[in-house]
Amino acid sequence: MGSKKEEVRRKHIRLHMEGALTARDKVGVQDFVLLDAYTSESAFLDNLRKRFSENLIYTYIGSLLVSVNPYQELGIYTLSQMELYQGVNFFELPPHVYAIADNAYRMMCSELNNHFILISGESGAGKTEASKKILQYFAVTCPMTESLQVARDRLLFSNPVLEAFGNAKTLRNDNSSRFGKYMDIQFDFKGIPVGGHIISYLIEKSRVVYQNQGERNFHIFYQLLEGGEEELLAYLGLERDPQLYKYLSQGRCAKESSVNDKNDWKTVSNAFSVIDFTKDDLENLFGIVASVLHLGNICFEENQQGCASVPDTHEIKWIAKLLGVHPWVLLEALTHRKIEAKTEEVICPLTLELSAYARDAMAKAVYGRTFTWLVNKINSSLVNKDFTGKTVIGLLDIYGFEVFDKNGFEQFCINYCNEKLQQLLIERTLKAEQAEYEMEGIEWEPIQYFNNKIICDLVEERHKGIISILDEECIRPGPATDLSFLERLEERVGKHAHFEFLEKNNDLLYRHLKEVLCRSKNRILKECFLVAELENRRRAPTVGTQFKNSLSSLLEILISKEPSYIRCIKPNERKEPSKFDDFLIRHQVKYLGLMEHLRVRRAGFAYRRKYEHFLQRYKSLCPDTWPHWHGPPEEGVERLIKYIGYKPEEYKLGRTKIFIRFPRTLFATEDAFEFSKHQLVARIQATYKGC
Ligand code: AOV
Ligand code: MG
Repeated sequence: MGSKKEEVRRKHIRLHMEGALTARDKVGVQDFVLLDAYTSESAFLDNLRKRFSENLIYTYIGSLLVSVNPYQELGIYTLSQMELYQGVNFFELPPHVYAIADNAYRMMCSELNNHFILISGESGAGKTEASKKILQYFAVTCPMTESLQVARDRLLFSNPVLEAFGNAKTLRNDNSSRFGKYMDIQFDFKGIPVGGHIISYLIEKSRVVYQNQGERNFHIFYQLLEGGEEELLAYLGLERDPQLYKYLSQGRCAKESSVNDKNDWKTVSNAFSVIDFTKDDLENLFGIVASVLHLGNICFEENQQGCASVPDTHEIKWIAKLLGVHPWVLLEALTHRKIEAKTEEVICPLTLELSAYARDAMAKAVYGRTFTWLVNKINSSLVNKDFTGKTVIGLLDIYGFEVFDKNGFEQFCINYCNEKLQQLLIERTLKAEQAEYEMEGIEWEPIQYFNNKIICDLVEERHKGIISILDEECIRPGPATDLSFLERLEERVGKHAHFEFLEKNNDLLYRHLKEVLCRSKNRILKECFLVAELENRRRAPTVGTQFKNSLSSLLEILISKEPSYIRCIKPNERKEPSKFDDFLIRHQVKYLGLMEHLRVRRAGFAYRRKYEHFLQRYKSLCPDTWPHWHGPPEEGVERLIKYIGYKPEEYKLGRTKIFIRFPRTLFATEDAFEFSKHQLVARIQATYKGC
């Protein structure tokens, strides 16, 4: 390690020790485990508040990182910060998202195993920002060869593209992720990032056709209109003004000052070229994006037979051109439905309402499948077949917990996903803790905690859970409505009311429209709507069931890897810097289970170290172990702690590790180490003075 870096690191250790031991009244403690009143929620909040007011947004609970969104640039993500955290032991520097990233990376390199970093917290709490910082950290600090720079850049530049198509302004967050994202960053045996793979989860398609007041559609629509070149817009038949498009103007905030669509368009265009999209790909892709806008502007009128007709076919013609379909076939498919009788197909006209439904269903299906295509396309540019035996660090950034005045099916899915991840965290942290004590032969008293398994069961249990009941209603012959679903729910699981679920769960695209899309000449749609789909008459699983299954595979992916956790907290509802809303934060501390997590960490042992590592660091404190100890490390550690005076209640010796109960013991040891090092340096300086 370079001496300048070592110097800075030492300075930080001193500051950290001061923070922990003397100046804690001002800046709080940097690990909640150090709190004297560790069981008190108020003390927890006080500590978080103190730190937040000093712009210290990160605090540990042991190895878990708590992060409070500062809603301002703090200058803590600089290159020199990245360098500082590189290859440094976890507790030696102030808490940081880089420390979590670096720790996972070093563990992966030394133990050659797979890791994941789970970032959770409610909407607007800072998950996506944290995941971007981690990716940037790896991109900058990991070793690199010239030939692999392309892989690294593609990993980085996949982000703006996916955000453009998958994020939107909501009431909670101006850049809210409307899809779940799990990204594996693959490393070779030298620790060089060589490729990646992304899995996306349930994009919120309903946003394409409808937005609540104060919300917007996906960013890409506005970026295209604001930033797209004149020729491109002319080719797509689009006007610049977003207010002209029904799908963009329902939320009444198409022009949003906090979002710079024009600049973002440049970023996205550049990103497309880095991740290897051809001109042809982009033409086809934006043909689809524009078609969605044209679709939204199709108006239906009731004809004399009481059926839907389209008085102005201007939009239909544009869609037909961009998607490579026949305009009259499209028109018929939007206003008619094919019904299969015994031996033949009958074409029935649709009512006004059903035509509007068919139009919206087409827009949602086209956008949703194009998003999946986009992820696959990015994956094919990230794949690196030359490297086998890779290890990975997975980054999970999902849509956060949401509560609106009126929660819909989307919030049901999003919040269910959050419950599942909470369950994973509870089980993994408690299990890991207990398993470690057991493995090391250390006695310990289990801690009471709220296990949210009952909530997950309520949603997902086979035959009994809400998703099963919803599916039953969706496939039941006879008239099933949201009301009948509600009745069924009340009978089976009590009085939990949710509406507008059946339609979204069914996610029906009329066969007639599907046929049109399967015959599209647009190259992307051709890949999204395969003709084989028309031959398969089996009912596709519902949205709820598909989501449940994809979450269960996600958990399988995660369970096989070593976890790190970041818990993000939103400081206020107004997206304001320096505003610490006690009520809101207390609520998050509660439902994130942070107090329980802290209790578990405290009830057991705050720190544990492998004998070899402990000895290596502190051997200079004892004449028996300094400069070298040749016996078994466990014996060396015993000599060492006896010499420096550990009391029996302060520690336990396990099979391979020493367990230290109180952080103060470790910090006192660390202090002594610092002191002895200074003395040693002073002695050396004195010896060589005048040489
Ligand atoms: P989320 O991912 O947790 O919400 P974001 O990461 O998008 O939340 O954060 C929301 C906004 O807060 C960002 O656009 C930034 O303006 C600001 N922000 C977050 N973290 C930081 C940080 N470390 N430093 C400075 N500003 C920050 V959601 O995707 O809605 O669940 O679905
Ligand atoms: Mg997000």
